[in-house]
Amino acid sequence: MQIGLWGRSALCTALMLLTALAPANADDGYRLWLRQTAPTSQASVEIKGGTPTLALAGAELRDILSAEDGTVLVGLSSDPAIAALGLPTQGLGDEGYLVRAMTNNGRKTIVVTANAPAGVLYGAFALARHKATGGDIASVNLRSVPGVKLRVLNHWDNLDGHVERGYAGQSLWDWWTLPDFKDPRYTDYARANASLGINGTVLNNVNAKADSLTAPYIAKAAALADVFRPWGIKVYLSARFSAPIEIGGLKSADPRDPAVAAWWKAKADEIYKAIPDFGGFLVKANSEGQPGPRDYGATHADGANMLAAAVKPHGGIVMWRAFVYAETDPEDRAKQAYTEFKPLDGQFADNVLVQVKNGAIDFQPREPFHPLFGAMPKTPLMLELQITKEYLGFATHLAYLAPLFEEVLDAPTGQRKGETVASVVAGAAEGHRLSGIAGVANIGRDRDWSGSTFNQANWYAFGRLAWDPTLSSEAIAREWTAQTFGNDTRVVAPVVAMMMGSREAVVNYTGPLGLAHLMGTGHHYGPAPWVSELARPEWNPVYYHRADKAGIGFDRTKTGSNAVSQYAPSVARIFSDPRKTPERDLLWFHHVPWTWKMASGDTLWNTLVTHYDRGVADVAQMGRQWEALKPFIDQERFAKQATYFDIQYREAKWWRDASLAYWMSVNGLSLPAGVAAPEHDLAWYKAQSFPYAPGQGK
Ligand code: GCV
Repeated sequence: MQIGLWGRSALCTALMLLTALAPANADDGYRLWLRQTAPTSQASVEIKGGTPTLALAGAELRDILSAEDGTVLVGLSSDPAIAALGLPTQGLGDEGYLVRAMTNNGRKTIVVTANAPAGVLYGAFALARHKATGGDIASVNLRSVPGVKLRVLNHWDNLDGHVERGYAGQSLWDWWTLPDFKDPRYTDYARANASLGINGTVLNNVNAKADSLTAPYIAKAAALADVFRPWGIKVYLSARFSAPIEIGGLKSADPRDPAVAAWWKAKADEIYKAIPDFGGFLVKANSEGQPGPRDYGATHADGANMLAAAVKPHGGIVMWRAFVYAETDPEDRAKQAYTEFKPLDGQFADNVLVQVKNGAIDFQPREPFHPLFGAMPKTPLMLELQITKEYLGFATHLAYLAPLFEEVLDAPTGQRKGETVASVVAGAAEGHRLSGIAGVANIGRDRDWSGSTFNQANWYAFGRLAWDPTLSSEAIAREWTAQTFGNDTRVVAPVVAMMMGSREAVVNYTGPLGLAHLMGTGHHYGPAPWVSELARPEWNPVYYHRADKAGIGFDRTKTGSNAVSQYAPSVARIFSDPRKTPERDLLWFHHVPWTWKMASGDTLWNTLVTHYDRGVADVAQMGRQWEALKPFIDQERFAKQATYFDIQYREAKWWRDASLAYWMSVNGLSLPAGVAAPEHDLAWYKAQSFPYAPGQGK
């Protein structure tokens, strides 16, 4: 379209007017938690050493410290100028850091140091966080070493840009314009991750296409690796197990076939030529239709070890997922990963980690910890968490996930004295060289990266917990809030309170008391506890809740599937007894009558109803708390979140109403006096369909 001279100046005037009228504090959320404004007078930052990573660390510090903060000395502990200071840098390893204010030659100096460049960068970000959360610079003294070695995002991003279970737009990776165009967002992504200590990223979906292992896609991955490298981030790829057939022209992908092993070795050599610090492969095998070693009668260990041998000469690793449930296996789905993997303990090569989801089913709003933790002491187990909210309200619901992550990390396995899931994952409990935590990313091309401001907190919390699994979810919420909305207690206290209760609210309105997997088919959006007609039993919500006229819940004790026997005896004893099982997990482990007396003395049915109501009420309360924050939050982020609370309230009510309508159709009970009836009849809820819901698998 041509715009004439007059038209252009009118357009300019209109634009200027619009800009003048826009709220001065509009904020699109792009800056995430990294929002510090440059000081008016910059500190003098001396960088000792010339690596790109040290330069980045120095630049971060210039952006946040002012002249009054003194001189800043940035560099490796081995640099003579820093070594001369005699700082306690022993034990920092490759990634730990030390940040300390001191007087050096009579000058106020802040030293940011580590044994390797990435550690210095983490130290710089730690100092930025310290400042943004109100820490004193003059007396700063920070020292931290990561508790877990591999802190990795898993992108379920397809090569066509669709993100499986993604609710923040298309994939960040524009595979089409790579490797030529390196979108500046790739750098911003790497910086955000580095600020948390995330040191790896798996670029493509675990439901992988072999194409990502072809030469053009290796070149594209290499371009991303070049952008990420100075930020301390390694690139990994999901490998499709049948790639030797699909792109290699072989007849088989049998891991015991020397031709197959040779193909993978050559492929690994090719990748390492393009990406010398390539991290390795992530594999989903023999799960949900993916190919794998079981197709040839070989074990998961055979498959993992064959790939491990291919990357080993280059220092690479294999992350082999334990998320398996066979299409032909009638065993309780919650038992299948343990049944398959536990006997393989001790058979994996030393550069393999077995990646285990936090619970035995699939990232539900609440699941008891996965029984494999603590049960495979000879194998490093990598914890897989889901940051994207497939089952907790997609992009729109506020569900701060750190309490969920913390719940699993803190769970005692009962296998060895004092052992928790966190200590197993950190490798400390079992003395492993490798350790890792993976998070299924919630990042896309949305301007605010994660679909909502509060979803950014889940990315943040994942990174912080991966670095230090002992951090409390509340402390993380506090530091995130201070950095994201400003360090004003009138904001921080209520926002933290909202965040801390938000996940439990989702549990309450979607699946209280241990109920799980009650969502709609395929898209996983909204309630559908009635679904019973799908081909495989474990695809159906009725398989999980087992509600009948007499009661509800999945009997996983000796009288049922005996999944409890997969836990250590001390834990199994608790889960076997409905009176000892925490009420939050009751229906996960037990089928109990609707009239079952809860600890409160009230019946299970009444208690269930109370939980649904509490969930909806909590969402209403969060909405009110947010309204009260209006004077303190910029208009753009405030308005978007306010709308999202409206959506969440409507959907929480929908979950509650649809669930209650269905339970009543099964148990024939009525609602306790004074409780509101569902808005519609069950038929109405069953008739809803959502063909274009985002994030579906393809
Ligand atoms: C990537 C669930 C999800 C799938 C996902 C799978 C997995 O089943 O719904 O989209 O596939 O988990 O973790 O492999």
